[in-house]
Amino acid sequence: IKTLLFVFLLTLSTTIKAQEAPFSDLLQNIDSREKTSLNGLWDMIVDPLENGYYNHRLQPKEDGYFMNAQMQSPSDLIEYNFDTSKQLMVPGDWNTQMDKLYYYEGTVWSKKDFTYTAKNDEAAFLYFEAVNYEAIVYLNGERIGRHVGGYTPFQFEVTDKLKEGNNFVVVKVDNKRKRENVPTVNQDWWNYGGITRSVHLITVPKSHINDYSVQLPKGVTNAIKGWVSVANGKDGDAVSIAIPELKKTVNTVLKNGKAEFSIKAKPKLWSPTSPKTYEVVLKTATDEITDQIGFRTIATEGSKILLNGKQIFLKGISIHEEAPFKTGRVVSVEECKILLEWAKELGCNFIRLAHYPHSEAMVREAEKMGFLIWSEIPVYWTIQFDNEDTYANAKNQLTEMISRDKNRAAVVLWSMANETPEGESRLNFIGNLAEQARKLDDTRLITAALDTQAQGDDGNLIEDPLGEVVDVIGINAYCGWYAGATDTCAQLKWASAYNKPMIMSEVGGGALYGHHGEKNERWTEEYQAEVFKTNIEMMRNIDFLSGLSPWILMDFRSSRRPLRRIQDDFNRKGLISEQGMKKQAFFILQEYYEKENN
Ligand code: GCB
Repeated sequence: IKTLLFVFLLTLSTTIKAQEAPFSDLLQNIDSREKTSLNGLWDMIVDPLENGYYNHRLQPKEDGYFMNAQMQSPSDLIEYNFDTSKQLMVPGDWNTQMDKLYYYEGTVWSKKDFTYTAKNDEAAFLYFEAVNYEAIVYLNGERIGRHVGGYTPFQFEVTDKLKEGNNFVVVKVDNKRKRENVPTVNQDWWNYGGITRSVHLITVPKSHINDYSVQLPKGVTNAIKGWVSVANGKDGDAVSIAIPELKKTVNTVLKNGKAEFSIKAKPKLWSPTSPKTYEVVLKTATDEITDQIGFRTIATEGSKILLNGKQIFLKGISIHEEAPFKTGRVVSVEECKILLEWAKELGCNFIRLAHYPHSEAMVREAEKMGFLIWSEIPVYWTIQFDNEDTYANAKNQLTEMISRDKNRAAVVLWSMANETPEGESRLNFIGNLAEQARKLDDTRLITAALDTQAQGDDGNLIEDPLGEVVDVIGINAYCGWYAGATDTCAQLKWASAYNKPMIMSEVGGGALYGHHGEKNERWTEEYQAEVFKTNIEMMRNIDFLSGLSPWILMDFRSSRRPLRRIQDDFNRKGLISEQGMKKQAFFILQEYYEKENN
């Protein structure tokens, strides 16, 4: 009996494993899905005391603001009314939409009415591209879910909860900073609150393709492999994968909700100089979805980064998701394009999307324009590395980022963290994240930006144990700004304990556009230009350098930057001002990228 039981348990555990969904079943390529936009004006109530959620005993209410109660008779006491309230644009942060909310961190309730007409055999999802930071979502007064993390998408299935005709969705958004959150309480960018990216009601066939991976396996250029995952399908259901331009179609079947496939093909490879993508068509008996997918390989060899087997030097720039000309969160494709056009003008083939996953639109536009991408989760500075919940949160954000962008050839680096302090719990935390990232996607490179370099005999020495964990080492170093005078930078030497590629993931200094003076006068364009000149000299001498992404494309809002008449709540390390004006340093970096001829 014992043996039987053992065999039974063993089989049970392997079946459970086989059925485990690798991701959260986040719908892919939502642009190609039938959907109703829930963007536009939402009614809003600012609720700093969370009165719409808790009663005076601090117990959650059953009739909170999410009920969207209406007066039935003149004597009714209801102390809120969405219909007469102010409104906010979605997508959009609240800080830049209402003067009173500029510094606000707390709860805002938002409500949107919409109509729905059911179709047979249809499943419906409420899909949020991002809400910062905590979202509790209610449909027609009923709580349907909660999500934490401000920069990744999430969805709730609402098929059985929608009503024919009028419906309303209420979202309680809370962007209070907390020690245990990811990011934690201090960060050098604005904590823009709200429903910052688009919201959709997506409808799909009951049995639908919910996820897929279509890529070249690591180091392979003559076979495209992957899997298609189907919700509400059954074993044996037919699934086909076609790449018309390559004249390839494979037919396969579902097993445990998933169909694996392999296509013999030699696609033209995606690269910055030729950002080629192919139309890929995935089909089941009830569903069809198309995507534009590029194919390339990425690897390291000693201190080199190899794209499609050839060494590449990453000429990059770091970018925050801040809207040009008006500040606030980027909300449109046009705004993404402005930022990316500037990076092109600079001569970049690479962008570091700091310090959190940017919108899917940004990634897709960048891919079309031929940028290699570093994508990061906000494991930033001193988060609680010994807190299990913090780890679960970071892991979830990592999983959502990889889930959304795993079919984007442009993304070559998953960054686990930025400027974290050395220590055992941090090493375990980030080590486990890296392991998770590799489990989900073994085709890309893992990195992290470090500011922990030691003083060696002859300059800086990279020996942080995290160097062991990553494939590519990111170094943030501010010679001429935070460390040392500008005239010491050109001579500064670097050594590394690791035979791995190094990217100078941040260098830079601040300048107010239009402010001129001597090259040793802080905040002048001349000073910033000098920082760039001398740091470029320094970087030329690092033989294990594989690229750089200086800090940063455009000035961005930060509440750590109060200096009046210079900063005024902006981090001024941009090469371009928030009004789109190019500072001298822009042209220094541009010239360097022009001359660097690989
Ligand atoms: C850093 C951080 C970045 C800051 C930057 C600065 O090292 O990674 O988030 O904004 O320095 O300007 O101090």
